[in-house]
Amino acid sequence: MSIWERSRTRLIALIGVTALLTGVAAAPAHADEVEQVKNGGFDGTTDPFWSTAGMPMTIVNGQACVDVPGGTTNRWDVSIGQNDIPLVAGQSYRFGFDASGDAGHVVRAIVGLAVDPYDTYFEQSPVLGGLTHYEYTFTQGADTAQGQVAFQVGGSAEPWHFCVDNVSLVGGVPPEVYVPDTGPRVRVNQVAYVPKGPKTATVVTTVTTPLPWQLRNAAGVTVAAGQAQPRGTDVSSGQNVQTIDFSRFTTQGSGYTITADGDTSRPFDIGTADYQNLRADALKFYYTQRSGIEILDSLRPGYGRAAGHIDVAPNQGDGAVPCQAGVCDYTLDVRGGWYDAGDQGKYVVNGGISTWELLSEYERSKKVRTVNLAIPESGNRVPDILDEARWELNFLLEMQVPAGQPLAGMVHHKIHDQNWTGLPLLPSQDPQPRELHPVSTAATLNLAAVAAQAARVYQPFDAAFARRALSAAKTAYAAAKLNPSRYAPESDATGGGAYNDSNATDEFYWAAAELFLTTGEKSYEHDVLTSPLNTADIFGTGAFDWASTAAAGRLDLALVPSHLTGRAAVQASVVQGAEKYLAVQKAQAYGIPYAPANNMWDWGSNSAILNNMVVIASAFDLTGRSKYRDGVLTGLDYVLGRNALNRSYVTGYGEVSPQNTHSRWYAHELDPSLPHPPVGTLAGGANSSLQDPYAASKLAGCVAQFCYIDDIQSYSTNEEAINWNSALAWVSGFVAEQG
Ligand code: 9MR
Ligand code: 9MR
Repeated sequence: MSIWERSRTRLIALIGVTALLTGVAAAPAHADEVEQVKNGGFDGTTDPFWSTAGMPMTIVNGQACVDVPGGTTNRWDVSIGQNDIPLVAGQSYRFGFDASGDAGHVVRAIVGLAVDPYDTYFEQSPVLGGLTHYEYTFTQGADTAQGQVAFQVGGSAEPWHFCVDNVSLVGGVPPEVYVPDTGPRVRVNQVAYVPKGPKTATVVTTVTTPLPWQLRNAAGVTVAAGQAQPRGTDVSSGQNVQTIDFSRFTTQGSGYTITADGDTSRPFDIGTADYQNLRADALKFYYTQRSGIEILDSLRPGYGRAAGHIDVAPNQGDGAVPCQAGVCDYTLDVRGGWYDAGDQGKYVVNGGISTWELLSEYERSKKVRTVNLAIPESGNRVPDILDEARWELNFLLEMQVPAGQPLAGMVHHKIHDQNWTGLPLLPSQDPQPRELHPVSTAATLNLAAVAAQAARVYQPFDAAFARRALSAAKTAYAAAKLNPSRYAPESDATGGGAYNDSNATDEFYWAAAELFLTTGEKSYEHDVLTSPLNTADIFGTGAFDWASTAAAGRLDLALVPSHLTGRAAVQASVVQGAEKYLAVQKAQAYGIPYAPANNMWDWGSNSAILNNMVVIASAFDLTGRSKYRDGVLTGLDYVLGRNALNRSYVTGYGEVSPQNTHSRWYAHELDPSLPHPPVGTLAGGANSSLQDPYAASKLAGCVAQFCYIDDIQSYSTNEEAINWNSALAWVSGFVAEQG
């Protein structure tokens, strides 16, 4: 069939549907549908398509076919495409083609930029077999006259055969309306409620008078019943809702459900066993994020992989990494550490807050020391959580400028690829040159804070390491004082994230706090007490994150024993912060301790929610008052399913959980031979700003909680990251101990 005929059939079908739905004549928008691809049917010639060197196209049965060579690394190493396609931002396109290939092979079909930096605007990677028609609709994010359509077929060890036909990119089509499948309208924590804890659910309804509800056990017997509380329209979801409180029911078991308004919730447990597992899984996440070491399949079945970035081709390796041009003239051995997220960069400020949170989990309750993380160091008499954190600490120490060099003692902000890599990409297959980026005050103070904390935590296990860490921390702190305003710029975001921050007063406060807590020295106490952040109300929308670290200092000053002048006031401020988050939580029908201004949820909102719960939990540790413990438990319900999308945000936990987090190596969605993310991985979560093209095209107009999609392409809503799992680990560790 020619393109023209196919488009026309489709056009008629669409008009038909629209007419059916609206009962009126079709909107004229369809009349503007324009085919952007030339000769997509390969009529007698393959022009103006191109193919990469050594892979000529031949026309077989009217299709363009190629013998794909084996032994290439990346999908884009061998491809077919067409350039000079104009693309218009905001315009919706339908991308279609017929393709066949040797069974199990994958084509990465993209619409992108034909010139450097080769942005990918839209991509899909179907698994091939017999000739099949593929069709997708997306909304274009950027204007360009140099667009391309391409079929990337590289990355296979063996050669294979690929054919494509009827390539079409039609502009001006009506955007596809994405409707998430949200299942039953009664929303619960799909994992478990703690027996003696609060138990609340939310029901989405049009009814405004109190609805009756029933709690049933696994046998279907009603074990509790009551009346829901109407809550009106919930801001974070835009839904009319009622809340159900079944806290008084405390019998442990599994397979419970709640019924209200004719709908029955997904099943859940009452018990704490799941939280023992969640605590371990949230921490096990870090081993599989490790750089510079082979991941043993015996320790993580299904997740074994070669060591990444250890100077074995095609990696350029992290063994002797130079600076970006003009930044320094030495190289550093920065092997090891954790990959930040779904990318393979390593960033000191994010590594810093993540490591602090793991060490903080250990400092708050030493019970975590017996949790087995199945890592190579397990059984070495050091708690596994400390062995894991040390993998990152070693890296953070490596990022410090050596003595004798300009800016000695300062810390490089980050090390990552020169250019962005595509997906999927195993760490060991990354061909990009790695570069050290300039030092920053924030990175330097992250090392000062975390190495100072490490000095007291590791003292009983390895006194030499503790001394080394403390010395590095003191050197870093002194260097930061000499260079108090070297800020990482927002513009430095090619090949890696910027992690930009133009205010280091919070990092100064945090580092002084940790140095004081470890050494007791007056000079650090003086810096703590003279920092405006020692008394400021720092418990805002989100308590802390990689950019705002004052609360890390404040919490430790409140909780780690010391003779700090005014310590009682510091402790009281943490309790006041917790009160703020409890008030926010109470005002919301989904029990979320997070309500950003203008309902604009942040990138990584799940971690903001969890970190606010760290403040609430700290108030529990300080006061022993159960309302704070209850606040944490209710907050966790949101993360595990009591939400507008009726889903858990932790892989493997709950009836519906993320499968396709943005990761270059858990890229099952793009390459079926790769795994899904491991259990216990937290997805970033709803992000109102839709900062990736996929989310922008699927979720336009979403209300806060709805701004999330479980697709590997949505890095701004569905990435995984070391600083997000640390929040999950901390909170699940707290909950695991509330049995
Ligand atoms: O994969 C990258 C992800 O880890 C980052 O969080 C994100 C923002 O910095 O960027 C992703 O990379 C994309 C890049 O920004 C633009 N080109 C496409 C990249 C992969 O989707
Ligand atoms: O978590 C970061 C978020 O706060 C920022 O808004 C966002 C854009 O700069 O970057 C996030 O961090 C990403 C980093 O830039 C690159 N690695 C993946 C991180 C998580 O998405």
